[in-house]
Amino acid sequence: MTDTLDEVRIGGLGASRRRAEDARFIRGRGTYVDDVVLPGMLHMEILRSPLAHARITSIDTSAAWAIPGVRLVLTGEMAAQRNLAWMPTLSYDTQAVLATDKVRFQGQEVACVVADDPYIARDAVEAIVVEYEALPPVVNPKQAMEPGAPVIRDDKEGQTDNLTYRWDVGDAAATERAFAEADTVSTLSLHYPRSHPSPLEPCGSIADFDVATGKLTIYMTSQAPHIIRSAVALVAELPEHMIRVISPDLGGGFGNKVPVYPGYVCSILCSILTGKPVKWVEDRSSNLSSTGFGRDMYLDGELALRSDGRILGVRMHVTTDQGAFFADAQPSKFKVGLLHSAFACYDVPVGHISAHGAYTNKAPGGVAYRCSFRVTEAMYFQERMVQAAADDLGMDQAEFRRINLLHDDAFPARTPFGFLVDSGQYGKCLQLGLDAIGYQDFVAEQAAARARGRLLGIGISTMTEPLGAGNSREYDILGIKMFDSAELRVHPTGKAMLRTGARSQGQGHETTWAQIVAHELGLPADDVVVEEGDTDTAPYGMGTYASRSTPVAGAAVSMVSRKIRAKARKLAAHLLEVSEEDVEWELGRFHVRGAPERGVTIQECAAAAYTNMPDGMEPGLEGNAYYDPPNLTWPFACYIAIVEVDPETGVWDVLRFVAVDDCGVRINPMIVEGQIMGGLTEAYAMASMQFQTYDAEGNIVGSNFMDYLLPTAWETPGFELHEVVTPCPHHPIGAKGIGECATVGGPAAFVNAVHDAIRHTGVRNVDMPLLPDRVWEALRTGHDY
Ligand code: MCN
Repeated sequence: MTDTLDEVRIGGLGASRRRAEDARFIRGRGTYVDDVVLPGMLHMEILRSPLAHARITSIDTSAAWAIPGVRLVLTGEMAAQRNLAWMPTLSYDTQAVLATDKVRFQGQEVACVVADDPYIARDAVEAIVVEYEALPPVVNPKQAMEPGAPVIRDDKEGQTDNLTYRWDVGDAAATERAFAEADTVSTLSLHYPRSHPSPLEPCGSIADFDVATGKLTIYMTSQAPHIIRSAVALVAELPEHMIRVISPDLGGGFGNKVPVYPGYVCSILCSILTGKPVKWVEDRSSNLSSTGFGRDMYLDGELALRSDGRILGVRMHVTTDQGAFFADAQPSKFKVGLLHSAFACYDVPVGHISAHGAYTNKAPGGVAYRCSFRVTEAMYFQERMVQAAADDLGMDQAEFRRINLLHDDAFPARTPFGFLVDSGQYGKCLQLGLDAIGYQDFVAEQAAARARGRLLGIGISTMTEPLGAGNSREYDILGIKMFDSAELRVHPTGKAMLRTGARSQGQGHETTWAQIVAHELGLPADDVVVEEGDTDTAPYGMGTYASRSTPVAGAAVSMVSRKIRAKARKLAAHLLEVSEEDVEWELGRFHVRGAPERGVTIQECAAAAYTNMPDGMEPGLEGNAYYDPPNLTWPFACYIAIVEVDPETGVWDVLRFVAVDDCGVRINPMIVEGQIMGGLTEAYAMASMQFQTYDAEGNIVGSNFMDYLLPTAWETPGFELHEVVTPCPHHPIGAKGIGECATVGGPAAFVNAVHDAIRHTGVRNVDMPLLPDRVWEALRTGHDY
């Protein structure tokens, strides 16, 4: 057994160790793609379409070529000659690298220029003359599905309308029967608006094709460098062992850096064509208008209810706006990611989801923005429907949840759509949240305040989230095996180097992985250096998204450390001159059973591995491990907001916010709290101000931070954090993911609170973001907005 006090001293499990990476980040010494300068490097700039829908009648690049310092002007036709006209999206659709026939959204890539410096490249882009024949744009998925709507993807064989996919999940007939038996049916229609992750650092790449060796090195903003390497090998038909992808420090990702974007492909092609390194770094406006949108989903939801408050069944009709290319970060079998994780924390016997998507003249949407593949929408819809149902039954919203949440003895529990939720203490989390916020006192205060004309509201959101994106033997989520990896080398002096196939974008892996090694081996965490993001050195991994790093790569770190410990035990037996069975482990040390004073440290074992191993033992103390999890991890959260709505202006303020998170064992509680606070800030952003929209002509409205609003520290409310720990039964150290929970579950708490404050008006729904004018209109008219 390990000693807790010692764990804290060496920076092991449960220590709120300061973040190792911050030493360089807060001094401005991080190395981001834009900091990388290679000899002879050229610069690339992209020409984007000003129109949302138009036929390209001609592209004249002659004036651009004539500008001194221009080395290459690339069009889609030239890309096609290299078989790179199209690139795969994350959903087996294809996206034009550079448009040739038509442009299908404002901001679409049409051509690019490579020049000696970025300013020449930008000037030259403006010198390209493209003639367009404007076509009518469609920016709403419901209009896109109307007969006679212009067909956006006429490039796709057999595509005669704008339907992207249809998908059904659940048992329609059994759900029908549940609705027939219901005392009440509660209905709600909602829109989850389009949103953009907007990381601090936009996307970029430097492709460096070495004509002498044929090796391609790509520095790029990627959350999944190994997958990118395989994709480049397959798409560009280059040998994978001759491709090195380096993802240096990332200034945030939030899902924005998972997909392949045309800019990456263009920089690779331009480097091959010029024989020089080619750098492309997009500006804020490009990032906000053409990469990585999430959400944009419409719901018509119904809950079948018994009069005592039990949910008998759920039905969800969903429409997604995919934009011009189907780039949804979807698992292969499921067209809307893990949307069917809806109601996973409730004891709901049956359910049915029918979904379809539509192409529109908007940038590709549906990319996983801090959502574990559409779980953000699932939980928002779920929690808004739950609150509406409680209201419809005239029940207290906390009591309604208490009745329907899975009870502790229900685990493992099968959800209405087939997931297996393995563990949790949902009632305890809810109660802790209610106690922390003083629920009963507030309800009394709310009534008194209302009598005085003050509009106070309280909103609850309880949710679980399938985190881990790994193969599940229980439930074949992704249709492919998904795993992650770790490689650990303990040097002769007892210092260690750990590499994983994940890629931190700010989450703190350099700190927490060292803590897992410290926990397993007793090495001080400061003696463990962690590296990620270089495919030439790190073992093959699937990357960091869907909060999968702790559930999968973190587990691999544990496993490889245990392998090292097993070898160290043999070395200890040799050094102590006893049999292996007579050797006992304590944190950082082996001793002889029954003689604790006779021992050797893990560092002494490391030295022996290189200098004094037993005859026949392979030298060295290193190894690797691949972890293929048997299930997802299922963290749980209860978020409760108290707000006050100003009846004169519709402005709402958050008076208090309580968060109770159960992510199993916390490796680093401080980092976990940072993840929760960051996630709640994004949740508040979505509830209050952040959304991306287009006008009727298909012009994007939020392509800069004047129009696309994010909350600053000034607007962001304070969060009161609490924890419950239910260890994950299948993870070696009992940890579950946490990175997305607060973004996923947070929005409904804010929105439910505002609805609670204005419920006397009869308004059922105001869509996010709850801008003051929307709330004010709803208050004034009593209509949904
Ligand atoms: N952790 C822990 N104990 C746990 C669970 C996690 O100490 N029980 C720690 C981890 O070791 C890690 C951090 O918390 O340092 C987040 O872990 P995890 O939940 O495994 O999530 P990932 O590392 O896989 O990160 C992905 C997740 C996602 S999907 C998005 S999007 C996101 C997020 O994390 N993007 C982020 N958080 C972000 N935080 C920052 N700063 N920047 C981003 O781009």
